[in-house]
Amino acid sequence: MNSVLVGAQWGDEGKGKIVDFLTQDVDVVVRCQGGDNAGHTVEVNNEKFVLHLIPSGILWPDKICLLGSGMVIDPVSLVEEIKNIEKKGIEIRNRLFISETAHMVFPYHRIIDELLEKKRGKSRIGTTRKGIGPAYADKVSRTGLRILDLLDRKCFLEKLQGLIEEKNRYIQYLGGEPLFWKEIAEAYLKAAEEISSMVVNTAVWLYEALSLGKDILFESAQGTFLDIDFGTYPFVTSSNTTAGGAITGSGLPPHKIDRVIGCMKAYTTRVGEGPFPVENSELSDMLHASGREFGSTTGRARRCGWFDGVLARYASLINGFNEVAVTNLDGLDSVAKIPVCVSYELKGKILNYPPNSVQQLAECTPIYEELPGWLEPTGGIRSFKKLPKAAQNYLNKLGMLARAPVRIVSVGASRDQTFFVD
Ligand code: 2SA
Ligand code: MG
Repeated sequence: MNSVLVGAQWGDEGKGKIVDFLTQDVDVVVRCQGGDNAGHTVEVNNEKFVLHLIPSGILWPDKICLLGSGMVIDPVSLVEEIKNIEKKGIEIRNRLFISETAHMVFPYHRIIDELLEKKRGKSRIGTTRKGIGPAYADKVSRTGLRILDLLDRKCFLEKLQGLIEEKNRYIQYLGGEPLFWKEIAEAYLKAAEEISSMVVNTAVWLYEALSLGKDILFESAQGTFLDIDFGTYPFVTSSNTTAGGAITGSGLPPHKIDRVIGCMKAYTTRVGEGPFPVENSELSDMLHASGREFGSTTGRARRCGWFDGVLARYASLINGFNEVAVTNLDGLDSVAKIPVCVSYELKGKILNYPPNSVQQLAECTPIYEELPGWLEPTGGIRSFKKLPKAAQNYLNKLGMLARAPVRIVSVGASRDQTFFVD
């Protein structure tokens, strides 16, 4: 069975934890888009792992992880991440493969990301400053360098020197300091030595794995409403975070996908700028006070709001959820009455789907239904049947809004706090 796991909201739905949980039943986990703007936190045996580029499937021995062609990868930060995981005693060599056609992120991408955000002033996007947008812009304008370029030293040096001269002019125009190409070249070539044995044609690799009957899990990074085409543009990331991104970012033929799983929090969060109809400062304060909802890449406090059924409905329509995973249910343990947004009102009209214009989205008023809370800790519960009735009802409501049954529930950060609904 080949599955795609997609974020149904604005990222940080707990996909890393769900991937980790589902990896038990698959052979291979593939990342298809994004770069180290993603941040997945997984807790195994009281040890916390924060992953940015590598799928959380790597935390299981014998499972294989692929970084697909749709990703943008900084090889230096990849090597750092590999070493950090190895330091914790996890063997990675022979278990991690990197697409030769994935594009590379360079320091100039990060600097340009930062300078463009500054220039945008009040209308900034709130990016992670990881250079993701500028790296994808280079890919699309056909001036990017791919992982395979790194493997041909002479050619790489020539291309990089020319590119950096050009980028320096742009950086200076934006008010930044020019970069020295040699230092960058050295660092990247050093990283190349570490990863060259892992670089493959991942489309061919996948084809062969499928021919052998391997089960594959495709892990999307960020979430549906950060998708470059379907998200709250321009407050989005620069890749396709929806189910289609798993295809274009890996070389998997579409008919090989057996199921799409939507991952959503029991409430909603967003980091970065952009409209957020269900945002609620009391809920934000409560969650932050209990140490929840800080970005795992940037440490930023995430904005929080009630569950948004309008978004869930639309995410399901785009991705075609066969089932959903609900995380962070325990975050609502102490809320007596839980509002759930079921539609929006915009200028007297009721909307079941979010408007594409961010100006209009900002003007939408959520229409809430209030569900009774369960007012007891759920962190120790390991089955749907043992959940308080009110929590079961709440989950069923979310499933109805997302037009797919809730099949996985997570009630805490640690690996054993996730279970299937049977
Ligand atoms: P970018 O850096 O160009 O992709 O930023 C564009 C928008 O996409 C949002 N974005 C994210 N939203 C949630 N989580 C993400 N990953 C990290 C995490 C974020 C962090 O897992 O916590 O640590 O702050 C992620 N990556 C990108 C971003 O906020 C912009 O709105
Ligand atoms: Mg995250």
